[in-house]
Amino acid sequence: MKRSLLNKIKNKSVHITVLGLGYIGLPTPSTFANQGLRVTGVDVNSEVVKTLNSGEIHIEEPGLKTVVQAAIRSGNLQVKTNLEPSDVFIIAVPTPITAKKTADLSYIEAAVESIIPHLKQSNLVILESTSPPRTTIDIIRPQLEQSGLKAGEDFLLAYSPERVLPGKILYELVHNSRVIGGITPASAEVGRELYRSFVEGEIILTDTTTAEIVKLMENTYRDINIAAANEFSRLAEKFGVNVWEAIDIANRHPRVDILQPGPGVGGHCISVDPWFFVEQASDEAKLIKQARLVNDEQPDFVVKLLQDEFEDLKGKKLSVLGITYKPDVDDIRESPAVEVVKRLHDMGVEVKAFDPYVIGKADDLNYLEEDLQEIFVGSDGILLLVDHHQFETLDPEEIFPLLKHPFILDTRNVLDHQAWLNAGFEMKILGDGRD
Ligand code: SAJ
Repeated sequence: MKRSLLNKIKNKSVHITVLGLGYIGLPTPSTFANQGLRVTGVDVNSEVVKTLNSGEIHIEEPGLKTVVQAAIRSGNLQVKTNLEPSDVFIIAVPTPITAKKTADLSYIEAAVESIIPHLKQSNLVILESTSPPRTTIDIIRPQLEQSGLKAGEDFLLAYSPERVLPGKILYELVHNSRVIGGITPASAEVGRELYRSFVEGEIILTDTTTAEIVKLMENTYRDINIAAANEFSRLAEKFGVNVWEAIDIANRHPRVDILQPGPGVGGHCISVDPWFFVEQASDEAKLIKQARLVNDEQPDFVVKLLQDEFEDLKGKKLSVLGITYKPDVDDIRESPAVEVVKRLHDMGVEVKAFDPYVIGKADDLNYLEEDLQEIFVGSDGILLLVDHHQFETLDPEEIFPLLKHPFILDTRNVLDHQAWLNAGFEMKILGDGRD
């Protein structure tokens, strides 16, 4: 079983099918295809398939459009809505979180269900989606075995999480180290040969549950570190110091590396994945849960800073810069900026926001303006929530005359503060508690 698949990988006759063509599912098949491998990308959303086949892409990621177009043009990548028999099936569908903070595995289960009728002897199935511990052996394995084939004996099964950073996906896909957990050593070894076709980083083999936990630990570690930074920003306000200066000095210690505070933690990964530990092990994951709560409360802290400035926020007009979950991406999933705006609306604040990456892409957010100047006219103040590069070069002299009240709260500490002060603005930086 192992040898026949290895030979196909070596002589590039292997057929790979990737299920789910989102942020991760789209770069992966395109990269395989550009290495000369035959790949089918499958997505249940026919609009996505139509967009890709017309030469466009449905997500914003530097360099991705060129890579996808090249893959489709080469004939190595075909994009479809339906599955066919294949040698390898890679599952890269989302694992969202429910309102009760539990993992929603329905996309993974539906993907596995669609593989079952096509599963053959010697196939390799790889799960890439971030998943709660033991998903591969306790859920995927028995589900696939409903086919009558036995995992590890008739077909190979592995878990290999994606660890790429949105904004740098194409670079990190190739250069990051990669972990592959197999339900048998052969499952991991064949997986290694497959990913070796484009991965230049180290490939580490282990078992499936270790690989699942590694992925969750990485994002949890980052979440806890950001929670510390956010809590330090509140302490700095309380004790009258500047958290940015304090973190900068502390980070010169050889064993300290504190991350940056901000309006909260968003995105589909870091604000979600730690809950998978909490859901399955609430007694053990106490710190993890607390860090999540600290980060989820940070939008309230931003609102409190505004309340300190404006005694009564009701009826005020505020100009919001940025609503994505982080800079220079178009993703607003779990965005703390959206949370801040929700709270402001609840308090009767009129919000006008501008985000260069979300123009025309979020019809439900009716406070978004297409014209940057428009948001400043008659406003009582500016609230910078996302450090898009474009905002660093805003000209405070030009903006000043448009506002009713020249106030700005910079939650990311990215603006040239002296320039804004010189232009006549009253300036507040999140975490700067000095008078
Ligand atoms: N953030 C801060 N302060 C910081 C760093 C980040 O407030 O110092 C905020 C961001 O603004 C954002 C959130 O945290 O709201 C997450 O952003 P991020 O850039 O840290 O991470 P993601 O969610 O874009 O990608 C993460 C990455 N994980 C790690 O770095 C451990 C990436 O490698 C993963 O592949 C990705 O999650 C994923 O898909 O799991």
